[in-house]
Amino acid sequence: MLETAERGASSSTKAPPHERYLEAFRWMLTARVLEEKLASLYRGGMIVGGVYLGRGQEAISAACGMFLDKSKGDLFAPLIRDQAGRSAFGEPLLDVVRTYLGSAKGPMRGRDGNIHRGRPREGQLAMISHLGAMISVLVGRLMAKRMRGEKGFVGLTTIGEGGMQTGATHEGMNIAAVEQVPLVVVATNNHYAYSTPNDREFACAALVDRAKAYGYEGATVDGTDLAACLDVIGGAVKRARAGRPPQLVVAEILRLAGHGEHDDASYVAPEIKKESFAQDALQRAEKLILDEGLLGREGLQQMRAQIAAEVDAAVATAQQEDAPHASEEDWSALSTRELADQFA
Ligand SMILES: Cc1ncc(C[n+]2csc(CCOP(=O)(O)OP(=O)(O)O)c2C)c(N)n1
Repeated sequence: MLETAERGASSSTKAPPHERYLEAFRWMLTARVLEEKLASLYRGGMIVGGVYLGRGQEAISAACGMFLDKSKGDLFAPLIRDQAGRSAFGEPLLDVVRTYLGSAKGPMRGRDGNIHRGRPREGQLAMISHLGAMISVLVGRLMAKRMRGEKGFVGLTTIGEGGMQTGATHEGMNIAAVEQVPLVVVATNNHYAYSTPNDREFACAALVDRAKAYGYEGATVDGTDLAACLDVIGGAVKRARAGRPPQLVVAEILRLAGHGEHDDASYVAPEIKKESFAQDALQRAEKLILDEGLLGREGLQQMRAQIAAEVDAAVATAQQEDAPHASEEDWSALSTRELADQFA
């Protein structure tokens, strides 16, 4: 097992190139601005169903999306707090807002209202809500690619510390190591699974210790530190691609939102908000960008304004599009009538 990567140690000794900071920051800010808009639309009653935000988790998520490469056949199986990673992996803003606003032109054709969207043929798997399910789905996809003779690809999926406690997660993690597929699992401990705190979720000293038990290589990272996230997650992707065992990265943060926008998170203990892992990753990344001289305050403002304009344009487009028409729709469980008929 690899040495646990201490916060700062990896980032200061082996800093990624500067342009990756700026690129990552843009994905983080894109996610934050987009999600602020989604929250606002939700509060205005314009989104039916849940809105789940990744506030505070953007550095980890952006790093996940950035190191995957569609041209190499990489697969990404994101969860609900992965907007930054989805964007970094190439998800257009229109895919997001079309889904939330129920447009029939969205990737799910108006059949899903939030985060179960994906484009599996392009490497982004559509999320299954049942926690842990995506790990074995991804392992299956990786095995299928290997059986077809493909090479050089990796798969990355994310999981929360709550999701890590399900049976499905255990089965998926285990079989990935048995089959030695090129898998990276990025687990984020944001200290609450809905309202359940860590001490009611697991009793082991550190979740990363499970890496050894499963036959993975493991590392930890401060999820509020963008430089460290790029270093540690980038390194895990590289090792998986190089044929090393599956990789488990455990990141620490505090969830800076409710479970969803319907939840005011009033159960979050005041003391925990003073912990260093409770810092806002976006604010820290902004400081990094300023300190490194990559952008000044004006440049940051311009970037935010540009992203906000792109988000607003996507919302304006999606708002004018039709929802699915009940009279024309064919609500078969499988995605097309042709597919459904094969099983009839
Ligand atoms: C097997 C299963 N049990 C329960 C749920 C309901 N549920 C959805 S999200 C969630 C909390 C997940 O917590 P965690 O994995 O820590 O991720 P976080 O929401 O904190 O990012 C629960 C209990 C579910 N989706 N699947």
